[in-house]
Amino acid sequence: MTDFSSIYSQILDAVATVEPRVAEATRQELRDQRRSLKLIASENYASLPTLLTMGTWLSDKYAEGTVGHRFYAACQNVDTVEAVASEHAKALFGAEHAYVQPHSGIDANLVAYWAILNYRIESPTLARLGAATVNDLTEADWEALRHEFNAQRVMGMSLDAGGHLTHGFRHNISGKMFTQLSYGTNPSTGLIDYDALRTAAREYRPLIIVAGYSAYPRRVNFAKMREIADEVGATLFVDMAHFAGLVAGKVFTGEENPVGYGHVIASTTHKSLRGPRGGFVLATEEYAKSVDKGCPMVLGGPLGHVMAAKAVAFAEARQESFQVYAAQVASNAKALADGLLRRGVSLVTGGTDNHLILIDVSGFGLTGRQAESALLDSGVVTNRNSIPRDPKGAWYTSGIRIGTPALTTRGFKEAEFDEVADLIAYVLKNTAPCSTPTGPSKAKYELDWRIAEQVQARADELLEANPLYPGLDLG
Ligand code: DSN
Repeated sequence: MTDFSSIYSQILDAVATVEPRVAEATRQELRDQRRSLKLIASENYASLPTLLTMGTWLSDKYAEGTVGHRFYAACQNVDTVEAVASEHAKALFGAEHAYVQPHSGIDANLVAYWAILNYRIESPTLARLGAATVNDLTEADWEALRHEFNAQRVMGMSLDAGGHLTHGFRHNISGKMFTQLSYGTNPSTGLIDYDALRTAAREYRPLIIVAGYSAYPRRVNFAKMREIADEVGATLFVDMAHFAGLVAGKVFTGEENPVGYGHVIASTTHKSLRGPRGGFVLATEEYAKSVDKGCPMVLGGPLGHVMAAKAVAFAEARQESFQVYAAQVASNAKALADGLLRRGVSLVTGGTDNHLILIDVSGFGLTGRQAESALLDSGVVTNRNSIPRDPKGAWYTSGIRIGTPALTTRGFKEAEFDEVADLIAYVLKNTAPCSTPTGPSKAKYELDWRIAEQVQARADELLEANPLYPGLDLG
C-alpha cells in the first residue's frame, strides 16, 4: 500500500528547508479542511494520486500548440499526457472531441466563446473574401471583422437566477465582448421558463445561447435548449462546470445530459468531477479545429503537470465507483434539502434535484453575509449567494449556497446530511443582526459563542467518523 504519510511528510520537509511558512500553511490547510463541514457547492477533495501528479517536472515544459503540433521542441511526454487526458475525457463523456488545456473554468469558457466566433464568424468571412488566414485580410477587412466579433449577441442565465459571471455579466469579459440578454427563472416556480426563453430568443436572435449555472438547484433540459438554439440559428454552448460529475457519473442522462445537445461544452475539473483545479472543453467534430486554437488565442502554454492530473482524475471517474459517488451526491442533496425544509428553512425552488441548494435566509432577518459568517464561526463552510431578484444585491445577498460533493467524498450519507441540516437550521435560528441607529446591520450579527462551540463539537463528531484522507498522518 502506498505510504502517503511518508511521501507528504518528506515533501513538506523539503519545502520547509526553503520556505517554512509555505510548508506550515499547507499542513494547516489540511487540518482546517479536516475540521470543517465543507459545503461549498463548487469544492471537493481530489484523490491523493491526483494531487501528487501535479507536483512534478512536467510543470517545467513549454508546449504551446496541440498534440503532435507544438511550437516547442521535445514535447513528446506532454504529448502523451495530453493525449491520454483527451482520450479519457472523450470516453468518459462520450464526446466527439476533448480539449484539456484550459487552466480554469473562465479560461474554458473563453476558449468556447472564441471557438464559436472562429467557426461561425471568422471562417465564413475568410471564405467569402477568398482569404486563407486573417493575415491575408486587408486592414479594412480586418477592421470589419473585428466589428463583426463585437456585434454578436449572447443569451445566458442571469447571475441572480443562478447563471455564472461568464455568461454575459457586465463585470466579466463576456459582458463586454458581446451584446447580451439574460434569461431568468419563472417568479412563481423558480424554474427556467423554456417558453419565455424561446420567445425572447426568437426576437433577440443570439449567435450563442448559454445553458448551465452555478447556483440553480435544478436540472436543465438540454434537448429543449438545443431545439430553441436550432430554431433561431444559435450555437448551444453548455457550461457544465458545476455538474460535470453528475454527467460523468450518469446521474444526468437523456435530455439532462448536455453531450449530444451542446455544440460546445466547457467545464472545470475540480468541482463535482473531483479532479485537479482546471478546465476542459468538449465539442462536436465541426467545432473541434476551432476549439484547438485555444492556445495561444486566449490561453498561455498548457500546464503539463495539471493535464497529467486531469488524466488521472478522468481515469478515476471512469471507474464504476464514481457512478456510486455521483448518485450519492444527488441523493445526499435531496436529504439535506428535505432536512432543511422540515426544520423551517426556506429553499429557492423549494428543493433540489442536483448537487446544490440555495437557502433564502431573509426569513431569519439575516443577510447571506451574516449567515455565512455565523455558520463559519460554527465550523460550517458555505458561501453567500444572491437569490433571484435579490433586494440585497450581490455583496450582502439574501442567500447561502451549499452543496454535497465534498462531504460525500468523505463518506457522508443521507443520515449525516440530515444532521448537517439540523446544525445549519440551529445556527440560523440563533443568529440575529446587530441593531444600528439606522436599522438592522447587514454585516454584523450576534451568535452566542456557546451555540457555535456546540455546533462545532457536533460537526467534529461527524467529521471524525468520516475522515479526510484516512491514513494520511502528518504528525
Ligand atoms: N467559483 C465558482 C463557484 O463557486 O461556482 C464558479 O466560478
